[in-house]
Amino acid sequence: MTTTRKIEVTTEQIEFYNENGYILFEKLLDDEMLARLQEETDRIVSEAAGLSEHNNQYDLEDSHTPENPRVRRLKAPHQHWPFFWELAQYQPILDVVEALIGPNIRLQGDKLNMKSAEFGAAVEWHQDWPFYPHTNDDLLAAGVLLDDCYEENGPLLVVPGSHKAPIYNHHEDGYFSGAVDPENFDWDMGKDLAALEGPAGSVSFHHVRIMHGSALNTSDRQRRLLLNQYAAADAWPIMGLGKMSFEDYNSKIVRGEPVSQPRQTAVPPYLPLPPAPLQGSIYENQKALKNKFFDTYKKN
Ligand SMILES: O=C(O)CCC(=O)C(=O)O
Repeated sequence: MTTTRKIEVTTEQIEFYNENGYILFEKLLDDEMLARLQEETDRIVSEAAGLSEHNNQYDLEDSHTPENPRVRRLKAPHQHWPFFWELAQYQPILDVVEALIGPNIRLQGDKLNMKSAEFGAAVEWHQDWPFYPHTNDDLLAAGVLLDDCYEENGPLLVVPGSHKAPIYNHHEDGYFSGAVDPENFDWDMGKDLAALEGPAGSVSFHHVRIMHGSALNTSDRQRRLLLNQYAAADAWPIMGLGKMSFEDYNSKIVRGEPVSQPRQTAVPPYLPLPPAPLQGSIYENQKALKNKFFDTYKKN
């Protein structure tokens, strides 16, 4: 890692995050790192040509064809492409994460959502917590903007303060749907929103319980967002380690030390079970939702 830049996070910034559940740091990535991220992403996306279906690296738009490739997401990029593991350990991002969730930090997961110009898919309202409940909620997602991102190209939208609200129902017809029926909201989604906008290289941080989503991108500019999910090392995943060994699990520590005992706090339980009928990504999971907010969304 080349940068030794240390980010000093102020008390006001920490209080803003604790109060609102999100914060954005403009241009947190240095120019060299941003250029490498953009080049590596372009290279990886170009390799999706010829694919006819989703696999463990690529999630494809419904309109994808092998001749006209349309990638919706790179799945768990740090597992497949070393650059993303390097970026997950980028010190300026970890300086902010440490200020928000403490010194011992594990990469819980990652994904790169493409939201291409003209057709990039919406993500319906959800909280991340029901996807990966832990013994405490010191988890957040760092969202790295690969492109300038403003109202027209589908910024991540959040409901400020909703990380303090209950966990909403993310099931439909008895199965996990990974989304909330807009009928159930307590907020005016025309007004009570913040858009995480900024120039390329900016990084947002959102709490694992904040309500968030994003609209279809109908503009002529793409909006690519790398989401690195970080957990306090003492937050233990309720759903277990999956296929990971304990050693693999601890190898995801990106700063500080692994912790041998979990910390349990009074967090609301939620299980993403029985699993969504369509698996593979949040886009597939959310197809079960009948009442989709972003089908008719227009910014006021
Ligand atoms: O890409 C987006 O705008 C939203 C992403 C998101 O919330 C997710 O993938 O969980």
